Amino acid sequence: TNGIIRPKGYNVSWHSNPDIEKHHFGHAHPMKPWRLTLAKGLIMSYGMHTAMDTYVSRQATREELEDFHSADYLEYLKTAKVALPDDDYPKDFNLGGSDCPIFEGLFNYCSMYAGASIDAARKLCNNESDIAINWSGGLHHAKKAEASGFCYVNDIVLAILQLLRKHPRVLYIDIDVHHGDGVEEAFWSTDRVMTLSIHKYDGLNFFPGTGDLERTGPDSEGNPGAHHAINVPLNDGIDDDQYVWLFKTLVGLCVERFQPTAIVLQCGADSLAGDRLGRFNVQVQGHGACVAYCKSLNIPLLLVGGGGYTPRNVARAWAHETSIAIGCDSTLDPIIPIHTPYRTHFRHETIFPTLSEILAGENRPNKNSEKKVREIVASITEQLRFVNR
Ligand code: ZLV
Ligand code: CA
Ligand code: ZN
Repeated sequence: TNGIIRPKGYNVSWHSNPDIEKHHFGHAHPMKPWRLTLAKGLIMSYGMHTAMDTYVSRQATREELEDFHSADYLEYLKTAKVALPDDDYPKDFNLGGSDCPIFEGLFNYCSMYAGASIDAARKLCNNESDIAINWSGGLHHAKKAEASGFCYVNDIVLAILQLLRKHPRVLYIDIDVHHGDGVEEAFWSTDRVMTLSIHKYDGLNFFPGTGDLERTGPDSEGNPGAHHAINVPLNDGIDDDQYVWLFKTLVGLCVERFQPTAIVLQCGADSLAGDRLGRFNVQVQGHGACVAYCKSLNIPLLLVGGGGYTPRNVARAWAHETSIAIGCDSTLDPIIPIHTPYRTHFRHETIFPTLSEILAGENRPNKNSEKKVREIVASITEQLRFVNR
């Protein structure tokens, strides 16, 4: 099958559970867990699973979830009942609204995607994996005692807490089109985690409404977290060239200055062109180039999913990024294998459809000037001068 060979002396672990994919947020809701089924089908039809250690993930325990979340929030999450349409249901902990509905099996869903990220992080801690992957995770908006933006449990925070047991410094990078506010907030006051989020920012007009360039950490000098939050606010329509240049430049600077011993990359696929909620023109190639750059640093790497609301493109990106992780991307036939399940969902038969195929005439002009992009790099370069490790 496509000549996929397991890399020698290099271990990639893949953590997933088909039970996660079966949950439904509701018919009008943009978050579709079955996009994971589509991604898995693509990954397996290429035979990539034979080149990784594959694990069926388990539910995180209550104790593990309490590493970050409050006991009363978890209790509510576990016992919350699906509201009847005419119910005057209390929206405690921001649960039960249209962004974070209470659906059948909610707690099961949350503890499973969290269990997968925790297991993945432990693989890196034990040096049993060089790269660990959980495409069902990456739910970066969840807070200690609050659901937010389709996220209920923050698996990223839980995974980073695992990494911090062994690793002195963790770099968190977030290429989801939304600001990674939950992870940023959780590690706001520590100098052991640096957070870097690239996102669409338009004041309060784009969710969650935070993440401007000046948001760099606690204001009080002397707080160890000062300067350790990095935010890259962008406008609509950024293309591969600008995005990948920005990514490599900024991640390069962060790694040089902070010297992380582990990296967590949130690969939210809503930064891709043609995403139902996104605003960018990043292609599968550019999105993947970010993963390839992180891999090239030779630092233990955790890859998690995140947003992504045009399922066929999510599947393409995460399958391509899995191939990068195992190092078979250059030999992979971009024509989607004929025996791929749900192959008819892929409107174009290649992993790399062109921008005009994706956007079908609905062009989105790039509103990011070269000048603006260079100013962002200059500002963050200046910020990083204050980071001493
Ligand atoms: O991709 O939502 O704008 C990680 C992630 O980063 C809002 N929510 C909030 C603020 C006031 N509300 C609006 C309520 C919307 C209710 C349901 C939708 C339904 C259909 C189509 C689009 C949306 C929607 N909701 C679009 N944007 C929102 C955001 C939340 C975005 C979360 C991104 C999550 C997984
Ligand atoms: Ca982001
Ligand atoms: Zn998002």
